Amino acid sequence: MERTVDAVVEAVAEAAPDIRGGLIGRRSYRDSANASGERQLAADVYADQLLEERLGGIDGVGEYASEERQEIVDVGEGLSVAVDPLDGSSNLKSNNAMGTILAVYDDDLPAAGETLVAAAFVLYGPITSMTVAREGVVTEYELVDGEMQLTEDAVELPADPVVYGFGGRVPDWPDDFESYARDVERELKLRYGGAMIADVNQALEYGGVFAYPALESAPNGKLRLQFEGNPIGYIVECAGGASSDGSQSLLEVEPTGDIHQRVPLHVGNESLIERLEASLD
Ligand code: P6P
Repeated sequence: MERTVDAVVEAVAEAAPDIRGGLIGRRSYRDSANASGERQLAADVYADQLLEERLGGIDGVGEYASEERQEIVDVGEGLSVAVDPLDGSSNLKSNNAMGTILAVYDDDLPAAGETLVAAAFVLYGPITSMTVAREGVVTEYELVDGEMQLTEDAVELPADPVVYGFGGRVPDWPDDFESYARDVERELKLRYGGAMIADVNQALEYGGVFAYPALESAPNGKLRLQFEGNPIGYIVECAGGASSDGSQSLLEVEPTGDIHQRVPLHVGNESLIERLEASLD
């Protein structure tokens, strides 16, 4: 299994320069929508096809699933990989940060977060970086031509939180979340850029909280359990933080059978997540 996880992580690192390089000329929306009904950029489809090629061919990978496609793809026997090929792709038109999210499950999809054996994200910022969580440890790399160059070998959330970022529209927040948000706003600095990976990385770097909560209009929130909630929850918990769907760790959320199941997502310093859960009725 270790060798397969190594191969999957390295394949995503090697794909990163191709994904980043392929953004130019792919900033237009296609006529299609993804399985969550969101408009697709040409870059979304390109990144998804590239990752399926690279990951689906790895010995020891049995399933491939992506936020950009309806169905799970059977690619052999072994671990299951679930990806958000281009998280925050709507930032492409405004030339802001985006990411690629990877989840590696030791179970058939859709799988519980507790079956994760690794999770990672690539952040296409001023520098292309990669953050990998395995066996309880979070490691950060700079990617140079797809090569993983170690920059931090034990990423830990700073004890004193500094930043927050909350998604959704304020009028659409339930009253209990809004009350929590008003308290946090008085204590921390706003960092919200529209790509979860970039916003979560602010909290990982400086300490704080990111949430895309349940909304009045969308009680399960916007983000997807398999491709976003589980891997990001796993990474933040491995970095000494906490995650929650509002009442439990994201890793304990039962999959419903829908690979595109949405979940309210809150991650960050344990104290801030405890306060959140205490605030929600
Ligand atoms: P909104 C990007 O589309 C995404 O899936 C996450 O990366 C991000 O946190 C969220 O949706 C942004 O949503 O409603 O603020 O545009």
